[in-house]
Amino acid sequence: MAKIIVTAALTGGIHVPSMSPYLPITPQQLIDESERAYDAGAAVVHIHARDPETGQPSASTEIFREIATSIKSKCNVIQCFTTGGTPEMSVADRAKVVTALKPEMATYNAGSLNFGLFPFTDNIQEYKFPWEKRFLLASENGIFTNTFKTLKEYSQLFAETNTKPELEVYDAGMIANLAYFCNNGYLSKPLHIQFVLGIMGGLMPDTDNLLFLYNSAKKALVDFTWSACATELNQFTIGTMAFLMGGNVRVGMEDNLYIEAGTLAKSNAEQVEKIVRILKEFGHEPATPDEARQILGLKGQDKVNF
Ligand code: KMH
Ligand code: ZN
Repeated sequence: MAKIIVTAALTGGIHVPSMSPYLPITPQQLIDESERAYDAGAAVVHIHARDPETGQPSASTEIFREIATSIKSKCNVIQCFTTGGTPEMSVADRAKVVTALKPEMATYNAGSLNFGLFPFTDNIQEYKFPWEKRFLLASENGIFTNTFKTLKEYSQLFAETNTKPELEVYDAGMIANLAYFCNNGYLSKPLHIQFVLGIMGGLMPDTDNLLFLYNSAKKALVDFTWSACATELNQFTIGTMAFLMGGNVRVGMEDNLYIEAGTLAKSNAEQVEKIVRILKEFGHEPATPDEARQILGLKGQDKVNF
């Protein structure tokens, strides 16, 4: 049976601290969560930085470096950094982490969308920090910008640093964007796609949509490795469907704060443990980081700049 690459997306830039006391925020929390997720079977941790005082998403190279260096000293998990940040960050700020750390892997968002987080405000009674409500409401009128020009620049940056792009696809049009970049020499194979379902502004998290995205990508791109993630508890259903279809799976508090209906996950590791239990029931095993490096064709931890 196949080795499945489990990614833990530890904190993201979507949820705000008032939504869960377990959302990791400080560098130390992110370092500890990485180690625990790795121990539970994650081969990849996907990392966003936050301001340690307020939990606000941050593009600080210093914070990214502190997290990256410490994780590397503790375990050989693959570190995949965000270049998505938040829609409020400039593209230049979002890209800094790749220039500075030259990581093995980083995200490459395959198109623009109106990333709608404002409905979260309906369920938050009390805010811990003043930025949270403003940030969520601003998403109603904000574009997560990944223009063709931006993506050309990102492509060049990833090639220069030999960083593998994890191609985030939220909707089918983004597959056409990838085909264009691939056919015109901006992206080179082998490609690795992360299908992200359930973001308001993108495709809804259901099985038809995952099949549709996969089949569209097959037609347009032919061969690629891939993984899927989905918001809230769809994380486990879409994730299970993904590995049953021959893909890989991402869990983590970036996409889902829960472990089961009505119960917050107390750690990312808890979600990793759950998906590992499920995939083992089907006779699969989670890939180790080194097995994942081989599957994805990564340059290796010795070639990063941290
Ligand atoms: N926070 C989002 C706007 C990524 O890491 O590149 C996008 C995101 C994807 O989190
Ligand atoms: Zn992310």
